[in-house]
Amino acid sequence: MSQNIEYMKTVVLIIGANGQLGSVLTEALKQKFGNSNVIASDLRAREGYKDTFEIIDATDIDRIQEVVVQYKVTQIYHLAAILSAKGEETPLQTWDINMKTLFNVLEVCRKNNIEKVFFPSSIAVFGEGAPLENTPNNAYLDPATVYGISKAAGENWAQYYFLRYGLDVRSIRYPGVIGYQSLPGGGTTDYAVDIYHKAVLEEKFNCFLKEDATLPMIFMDDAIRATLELMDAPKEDIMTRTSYNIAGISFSPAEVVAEIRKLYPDFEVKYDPDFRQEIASRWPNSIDDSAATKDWGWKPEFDLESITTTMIQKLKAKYKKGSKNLETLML
Ligand code: AKB
Repeated sequence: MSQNIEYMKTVVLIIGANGQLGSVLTEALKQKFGNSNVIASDLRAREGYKDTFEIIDATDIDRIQEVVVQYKVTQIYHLAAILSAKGEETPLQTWDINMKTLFNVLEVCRKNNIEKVFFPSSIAVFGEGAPLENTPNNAYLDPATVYGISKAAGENWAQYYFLRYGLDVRSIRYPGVIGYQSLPGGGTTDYAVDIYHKAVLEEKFNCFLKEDATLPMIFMDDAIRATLELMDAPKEDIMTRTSYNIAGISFSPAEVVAEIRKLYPDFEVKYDPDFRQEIASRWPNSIDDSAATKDWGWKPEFDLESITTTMIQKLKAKYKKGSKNLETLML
C-alpha cells in the first residue's frame, strides 16, 4: 500500500446506502468527513437525497471500479446484502448476491490500494454448535441460514484478503439493530423495530417470534458509534480479522412489551411465531464482546429502558409531523 495514502484526503463510498444501517451511517460519515467526501450508492436513487449519490449494482464490478476511480475513493463500506429471513426465500440467489458483491468489493479494493474496507457480519454466523449464552468471539460457526453461511464465509474471505494482500478489512458482527431513523427489511430481528411503530400508532402488534425468544440487540446510535470506532482504531490494534462480536443488550419480545406498556398500558400483542422463530432459536441469547472491548475499547451505552423511551419519543414526533407513510417518514 502506498505511503502517500496517509496524506490523501479521505473519500468514502457506501454501497447499500439506502438500507437500515446504511442510511444512518451515511449521515454519520458525512458529519465526520464532510458532505462532499461521502459518496452514497445503492440500486436505486434515494428521493430527496441532496448530496452525491451514484446508482451502483454491486454485482457489477466495473461499475464499482468506475465510481472508485471517478471520486478517488479511499475507503469503502460495503453494506449491501440480503438478510436472514428474506434470504431463505431464494437461498442460491442470496448466496450469489451476498458473495458476488463482497468479492467485487474486495477485488476493487485490492486493485486500487483502498486504504480501509468495512464489511458487516452478523450474529447469524452462529448456530447450534455455539454456546447460547455469552457466545464467545471464536465460537464454532455452523449457521443454519444462507445469510449466516454467506457472512461466515465472508468473514473468512475478509481475513484472507488481509493476510494475503494486506487489505485493511474490518468487520463487526451486528446484533439486531433498533433505530427510529430507518426501517429494517428482511431480517429476523426486524420485529424489535416494528413493535415500536405499532405502539406509537396505538395498533395491535402481531409478533412472529415467541414471547421468550431472547436475542442480542443494539440501538442504532451504539451500532454507528461501534462502526466508526472500529474504523478509527489503529491498524495494529485490530487483532481479529474475521469479525468482532459486539453486544448491546439482550431481550425477548415479552420484555420489550413490558417496557412499552409502561408508556402504553393498553398495548396489545399477539404471538404468532412463523419460520423466523426457527432461525431465532439457533442464534445466541447474549454475546461476549470482550475482544472488541480489549482491542478498540467497545462499550454500549443504551439499555432497554433508554432505547424504549428514545424510540417512542422520536417516532411520536415523526408521526405527528407526517402521514403514516413509513418510507417518507424515515430520516
Ligand atoms: C437479521 O435479522 O437478519 C439481521 C441480522 C441480525 O443480521 N438483523
